[in-house]
Amino acid sequence: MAKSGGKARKTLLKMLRNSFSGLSQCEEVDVKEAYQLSEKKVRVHLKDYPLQIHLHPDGKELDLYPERPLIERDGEEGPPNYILFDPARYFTEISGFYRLEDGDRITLGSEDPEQRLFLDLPKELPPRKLSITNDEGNLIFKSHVSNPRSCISPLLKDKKVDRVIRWRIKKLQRLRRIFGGPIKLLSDREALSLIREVNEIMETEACRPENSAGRPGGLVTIPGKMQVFIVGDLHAKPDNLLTILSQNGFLETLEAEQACLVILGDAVHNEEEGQYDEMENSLLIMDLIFKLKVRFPKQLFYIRGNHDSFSEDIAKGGVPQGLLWEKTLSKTRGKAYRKEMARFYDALAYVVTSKRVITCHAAPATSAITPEMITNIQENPKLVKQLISNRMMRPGRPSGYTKGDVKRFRKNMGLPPDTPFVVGHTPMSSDDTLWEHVGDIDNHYIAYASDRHQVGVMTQIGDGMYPFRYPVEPISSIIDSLSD
Ligand SMILES: [Mn+2]
Repeated sequence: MAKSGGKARKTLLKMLRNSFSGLSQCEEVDVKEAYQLSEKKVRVHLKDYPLQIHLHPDGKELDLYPERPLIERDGEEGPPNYILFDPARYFTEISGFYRLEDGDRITLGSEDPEQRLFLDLPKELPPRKLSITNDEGNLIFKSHVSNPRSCISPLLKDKKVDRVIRWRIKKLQRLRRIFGGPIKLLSDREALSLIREVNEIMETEACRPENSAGRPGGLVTIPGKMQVFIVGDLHAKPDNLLTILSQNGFLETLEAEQACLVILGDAVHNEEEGQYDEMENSLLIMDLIFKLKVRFPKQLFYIRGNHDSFSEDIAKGGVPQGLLWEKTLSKTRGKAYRKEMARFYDALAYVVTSKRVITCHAAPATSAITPEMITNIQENPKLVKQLISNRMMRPGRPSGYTKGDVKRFRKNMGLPPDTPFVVGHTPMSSDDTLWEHVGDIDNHYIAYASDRHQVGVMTQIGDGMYPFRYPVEPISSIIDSLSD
């Protein structure tokens, strides 16, 4: 069964497992220099360093990095995930990538349009060129074509080994500068002047056609040249927002004025059981969002969710979160601050469209609307309520929205029928952060960004919107440990 003498040393269990998975034909290599891949499977022992893959014929390079947290945690860590990306774009743009978890396999080739988009694979590549499997943290490569051969080489130099980590730490330094220091609650005076500055921006917020009262209307129209990424309900999780901004090219493209970040409302009010009355993180995340709004006034759009309110209707587990929020603002930051927050809520838009996406907090309209009606939504409280608090129709919720409502909403907003429609508000399970094909509706997504373990962001790549997930990290405390 085993081909080489070295295999004999393997435990019986391992041999059995390998024979079942076909790994017994696997050559084991310890890659210290460039290695040419044949049609024989090879299993690579990686000792925590990344690999570069050269996909011949044209030598297109891809990087494969172990996905390491910024701070290594103690305790039982499983085998590492690997991140596969195009290094020519990964560090400067918002780009696609693949995460290989234990047991995952990817077959690279030109037949998959998503791969061509995410990894910029050349059309000349054979349809199926190379498979990569993450097998308990070891990588198995198998070439599907004998000629020309691809090769792999280790990225052993310090600069390359830590490239992803160093790149992310640099972003944390920039985020610290945007915030003006450690991620801590602002002083009352600073908070008041910040929210006033934001409300000034909101008076003439970019990309918002005027309503009949001559004020920025309820609709945000993002220019087609801007790449859009969308974050769902954050519910008092500053680290979830900071995790996203420390990943991919999100911060880089904001800085380069090439992308817009849309936050779908409901950034406040902790949803963790037993913490419904915890308000400090609500204050902190609004401070953070306001700092970002001042830094990126024409590119960050916070739209209204049902929790962006002091309403007595906003309650969870018997805790009147809306009322408590209002009381907290008055008590900790004063009546003037509370008033500015109410002014901020009044100034918010409800729907965002670009050429390639439409999004709002909770639901589409269930009646015929026009873009002008969204712009003048202040005249239509019933429509406001629908967009920020309705959910999908199901038995017991006859007023919920249907597939037909989503279709009509896109059409009435002047968008093609396949335009992705993204909402937050309604997590579909407790173990995820993004859901696709919601309610059996094509191109309908739910994004909910307040999970403790992972945070999702709907991300535009090319003409499509794609769900990307990242492990939540304690970014605020890492930022606090950096020096100015
Ligand atoms: Mn909501």
